[in-house]
Amino acid sequence: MSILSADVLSALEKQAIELPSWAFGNSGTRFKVFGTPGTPRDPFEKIADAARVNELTGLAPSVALHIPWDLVDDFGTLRAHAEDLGVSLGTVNSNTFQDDDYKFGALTHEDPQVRRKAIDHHLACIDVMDATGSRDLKIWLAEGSNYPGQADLRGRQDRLHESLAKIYERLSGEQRLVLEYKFFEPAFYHTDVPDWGTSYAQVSALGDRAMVCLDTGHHAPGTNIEFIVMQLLRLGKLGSFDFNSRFYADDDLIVGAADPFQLFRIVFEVIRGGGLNNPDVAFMLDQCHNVEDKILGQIRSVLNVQEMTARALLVDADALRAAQTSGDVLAANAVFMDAFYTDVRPALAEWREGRGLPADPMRAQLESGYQARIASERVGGTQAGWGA
Ligand code: PSV
Ligand code: MN
Repeated sequence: MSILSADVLSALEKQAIELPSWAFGNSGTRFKVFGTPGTPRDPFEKIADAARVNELTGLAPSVALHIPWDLVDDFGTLRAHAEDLGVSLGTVNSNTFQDDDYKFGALTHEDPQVRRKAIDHHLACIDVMDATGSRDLKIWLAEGSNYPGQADLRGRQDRLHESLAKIYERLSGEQRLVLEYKFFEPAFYHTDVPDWGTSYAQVSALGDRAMVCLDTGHHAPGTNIEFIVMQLLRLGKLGSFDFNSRFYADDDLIVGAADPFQLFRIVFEVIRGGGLNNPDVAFMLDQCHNVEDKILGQIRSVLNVQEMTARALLVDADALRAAQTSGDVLAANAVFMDAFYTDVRPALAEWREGRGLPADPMRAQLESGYQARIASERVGGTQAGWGA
């Protein structure tokens, strides 16, 4: 008998995690970007690698795009290519952080012409969404200042609202806008959307189809991220996650690698707040694989999310509530920790096999020869990298 009940398995069956196209390109730090044989040279090859992750795990049915990194002549063709490989095109990420005009801001810039250019970029992203069938436009802004007095904080916040409203107006049907926050980098004194409260205030002023995106790497050390998850779910404004791990800053490491217990606590609050397998709450990865194999890195990541979801689903909610209401601190904590310490890996392997998936997707990828094949096929051209 599996330690995972039918209810737990049916919740896991529905789990879907969106992969970032840029995870398959080369990446690194400001010190060095390492190239890897077989790295995709265009968005079509990135989608093929993402589809490989889905084929082996059954967990990753969609791929997020970043514009302009993933610009192609015809998004209808890219969409058909993805669908042929069993995946769909997901969130479209805008990019206003790699153009000289945006040195002092984009949507918040003092100059109306620069603001117009940044708004137009977002409108072009929505055109892409129309062609790809994507639902979400994800906005992360690299805007802020480095020195006290450099910028009019209040004026920038007002301009941000005006710019976002123009973008929001252009959404149609089911389309949504998700606004990501980050407390530092590339600006270091202030960031225009530094925290969930600012994102919440800005999206609330737009309307129902504007939500907050929570990137797990975008918080100061020691931040209780699961509390923010709880609050945003409670307010009906948690639109999406960018999952990754951090040791120091915005490290973009494999989710669950640095602090598996934190991931468990986050997923527990997602479940508690009704966010699991809820279409309003998109589970995405936002990661880069600087030194490890990219496809394996993505497989490891989605499996980590699945494992922590299974463990969080094992929390005995009735026993937990009973201990909480009777004030039994240690019993409540024990219920929580019992679930966290349960090794669900053998049960998940067995369940995977029963669904026609490899018991060990990491090993299946390693033994499949896929990596050697793409390394020999993908010669010439320019390897994609973070930023292209
Ligand atoms: C910014 O650090 C960020 O988290 C945003 O989501 C960007 O679009 C992404 O990283 C690019 O890697
Ligand atoms: Mn992110």
